[in-house]
Amino acid sequence: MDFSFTETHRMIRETARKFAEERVAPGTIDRDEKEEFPREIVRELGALGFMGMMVSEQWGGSGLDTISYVLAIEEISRVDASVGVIMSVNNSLVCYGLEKVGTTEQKEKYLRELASGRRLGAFALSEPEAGSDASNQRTVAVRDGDAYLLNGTKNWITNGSSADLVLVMAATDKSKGAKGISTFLVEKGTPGFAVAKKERKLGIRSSDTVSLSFTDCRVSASNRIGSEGDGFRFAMQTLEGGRIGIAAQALGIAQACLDASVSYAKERKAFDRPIAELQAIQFKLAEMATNIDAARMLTLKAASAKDSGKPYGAEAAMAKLFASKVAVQSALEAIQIHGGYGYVREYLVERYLRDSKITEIYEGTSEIQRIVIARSLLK
Ligand code: COS
Repeated sequence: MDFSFTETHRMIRETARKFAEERVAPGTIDRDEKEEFPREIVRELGALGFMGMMVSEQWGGSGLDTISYVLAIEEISRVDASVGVIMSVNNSLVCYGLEKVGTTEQKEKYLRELASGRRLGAFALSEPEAGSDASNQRTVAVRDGDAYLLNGTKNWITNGSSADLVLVMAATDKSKGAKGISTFLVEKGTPGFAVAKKERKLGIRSSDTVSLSFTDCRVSASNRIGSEGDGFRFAMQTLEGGRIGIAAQALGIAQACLDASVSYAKERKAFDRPIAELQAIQFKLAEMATNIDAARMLTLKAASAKDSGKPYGAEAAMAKLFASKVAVQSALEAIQIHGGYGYVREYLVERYLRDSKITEIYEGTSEIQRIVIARSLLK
């Protein structure tokens, strides 16, 4: 495989790095403390073209490939993984499916706004009793003339209270199981649609995670995305791309752990010399660097498969499975290298550990990724 980057790839990586260091880094600690959503940063990411990176220019996007997207998410997440997931959800889980399956009217009305970052999107599949078992939808959508009435609750919805538009999966025919689920685009402010509860999280604390409730929420049939019954397939296909974004987010966290560990090891002295001279530390750094490189290769491989129109579900699952594990391991090692300083808030590595854990859970747990990979081997 050829992993040589084009001029555009290099330019995207540089732009993302500069933006992350100059605009995202300054308030990161404060936002994490206060659980504050980075609204202004999201607006600026939109102006940079980073909220609809893979959407074609025709619909207000940047018309870039998935490799560019991976590079940008990694750079942003290296500085702030909360910002990384906000971007990832809007790009992968909302814009991607809307462009692929939406009608011209839906794209005209919504995609342009979402891809430019003027409006923010969320993706509501999970429910109190439908996480890994995603087809077990309790939210129902009952046809009522030229509309549907939605009733139910969605859980752990990233961007949930900040989003202007939410893609909601709901059962239109419970007797058909996974084939009886449909997707609806629900606008903020629609009567019967409410933010129910803000979650207080271990990590990615400045991203906005809430539960949503729908009570006789009337949604026009023209806001159904795709055909009735296609919602589960739509969600699964969307998540394949989403998992590449989360792998890139995990990669960013892991790289941040390595960067922090290398510079700390050079500065910190013990036994009259920098700890970087101790093999116990060198071996940790070497292991981290090797794992991060392997995770990067898997993530780029999945992105490249997607860009060339090949199947990429198993590749995306492998990338997420491996990169998320590397992120958690790297954060643990970074804390170990920092010793007592690694355990306190003044140093960033304790946040990297808190932020890393979610990458093994959302958009399909590591156990689900193993199922997806095993199924691709055994089919
Ligand atoms: N692309 C297209 N179609 C897909 C698909 C995919 N990636 N995955 C499943 N489908 C289709 C299947 O082909 C099947 O249709 P057919 O019977 O016509 O073949 C249908 O959807 C049902 O699939 P399946 O029987 O595999 O569903 P399961 O209930 O066994 O679920 C897993 C499969 C566990 C893999 C799925 O539920 C899953 O990914 N769960 C995790 C969900 C998740 O990531 N949640 C996080 C939410 S966002 S934070």
